[in-house]
Formats: sequence, C-alpha cells, structure tokens
Amino acid sequence: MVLGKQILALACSLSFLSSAMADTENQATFSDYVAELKQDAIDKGFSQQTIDDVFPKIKMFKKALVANKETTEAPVTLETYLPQVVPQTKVDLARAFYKQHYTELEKIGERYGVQPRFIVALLGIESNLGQDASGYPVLSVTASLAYEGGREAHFRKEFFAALKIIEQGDLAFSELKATSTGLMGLPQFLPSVYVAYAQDGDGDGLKDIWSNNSDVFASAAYYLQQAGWKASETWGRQVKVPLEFESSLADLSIKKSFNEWQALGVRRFDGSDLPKREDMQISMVMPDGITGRSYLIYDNYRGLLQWSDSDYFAISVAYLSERIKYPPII
Ligand SMILES: [Ca+2]
Repeated sequence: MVLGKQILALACSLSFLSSAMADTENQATFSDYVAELKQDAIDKGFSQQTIDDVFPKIKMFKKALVANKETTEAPVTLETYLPQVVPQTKVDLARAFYKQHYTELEKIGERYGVQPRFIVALLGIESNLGQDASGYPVLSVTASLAYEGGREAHFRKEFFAALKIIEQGDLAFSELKATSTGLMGLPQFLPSVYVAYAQDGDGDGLKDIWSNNSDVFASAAYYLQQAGWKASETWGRQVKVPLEFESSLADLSIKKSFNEWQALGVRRFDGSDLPKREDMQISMVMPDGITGRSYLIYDNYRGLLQWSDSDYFAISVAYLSERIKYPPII
C-alpha cells in the first residue's frame, strides 16, 4: 500500500513536472514566434516606436488556443436555431436599443442608405449589442492563434492588420479588445475588416467600434453599403412552395422575377400572391432542404452573406430585423 502511494505520488509529481516543462517549452517557443513576428514587422516597415511599444506587451493567450479548438455542434434546423439565437430577451433588448438610439440610427442610416433596423439586428446577432463583446488584447489573441498553427496565415494577416491600426494612431494596444477568436467591438470585426470598413461616425477623429455608438452604426452601415445594400428594398421574405416544387431551384446562382416564381407556384407565406414588381431578380433559399423553411431572397440578403457566409446567419439577422420592425416602435 505504502509503496503504491509512493509510486502514485511519484507519478503525479512526474506528470506535474512534465506539464510544467511543456508549459515553459511552449512559452519559449511562443517567444521565438513573437520574435519572428517582430522581425517581420520591421521588414514590413512598421515604425520603431510602434514595435517598441507593442511587442513587450504580447503574451501567449491560452484561452484563444482553447477557443480555437472548440467545435460547436451544428444546429439541427432553423426551427431550433432561430429561438436559440434570437430569444425573446434579445428581441426586447434590440427593440429598446432601437428606440433609445433612433435619432442617431436614422441619421447614420440615411447617410449610408441602410435601414436602421438592419444595423441593430446585425449588432444584436454579432455581440448581443455589445453585451457579449469581450476584452482580450487582439494582438495577443491573434499572435497566439497564429502560433497555434491551425490557421497561421489567416491569423498572421489579422495580427498585422491590428498592428496597422495601432501604427495609424487610431487606438492603443489595450484599447483593441477582442473575443478569444479575434473579433472586435459591437460589430465583431476582425482587424482586417476594421482596417477596410471602420468609420468615424461622429467626426471626433477616432473609429471606436467598442463604445461609440455613432462609430459602431456607421461602420456596420458602411460595410453593408459597400456590399451593395439597397435602402429601397428589404432582405427577402419567407414563402410557401407547392409540393411538386423542384428543390434544385433553391440555388443562389438561379435568379427569377416575382412573376416567374409565381408561375412556379410560389406564394407569400400567408398564401397570397407574390408582389407585382418586375424590376427585381430573386433567388430561392432552403437552408434545411425542401422540407424546411423556404425564402425568396433579394440583393440585400447577399450583402448579409458577404458579412458572414451562412444562410443561418443571414436569416437570423433578417428575422431579428423583422421583430424590430413589427410591431412598429417609433
Ligand atoms: Ca468617432
């Protein structure tokens, strides 16, 4: 018994020792990796001041490594997914937010040609209007994820995009806060998306997508504007299809007019005729196949897919935007 305990104790201490050694080894290797990033930053022409300021602050961010390996179970259908992603609490929060910030939303919405409800819906889905935004330093997160190696080129690119934000003097190391996967602020922009799309909505010289609502709204709206958003149209509509409907027509590359879809037996969800407009080319989407929900989608839906290439994402945003619209708030 005593011997057994001793062996167990020895085994435990050995295992502790080896994990401690592995940790030190990891840290050392991470330091090497950061040194390599630093050399790369010098080669890319970043200023000595930025490099001296930023690199000593970069730490291995273990949470990022864990998060990157986590896999989430695919939701079964929209019937289970939508109530999960857009619960009543989120609808209530989004509607209250919309009402509270309506003046600014309307102003920014007009400037970029995007209806305010879509801006709020996007922020609601992305970060629960900031409630789910996290505060890890994005340079440590992206350096750690690049070091981990699974998607090195991707996160290395994001690391240098974040470095560029600091170099341009927009924000400091600690202000660039991200989730453990590198997504920043209310719109959950990756650093490269921030560089390309973040806007200074209130004209104070900063693009603060973490705590300045004007900047947040303008950045999200500008993204949609650049994705070809049309303020005169909505996203699409849920429809009914006949039993004999050919499911291969549910394909984003197939576009037809309302008239043509009407002739194929497609109707509004309440069974009435489709709109009479003839100026639009529309596609059918059936994310769960022929037995699931069917949607006719317009060009704005494609803008949502550009934001995040997933029908479940786009439909969640569209659904929340409808819940903001009905019943009318303002
Ligand atoms: Ca600003």
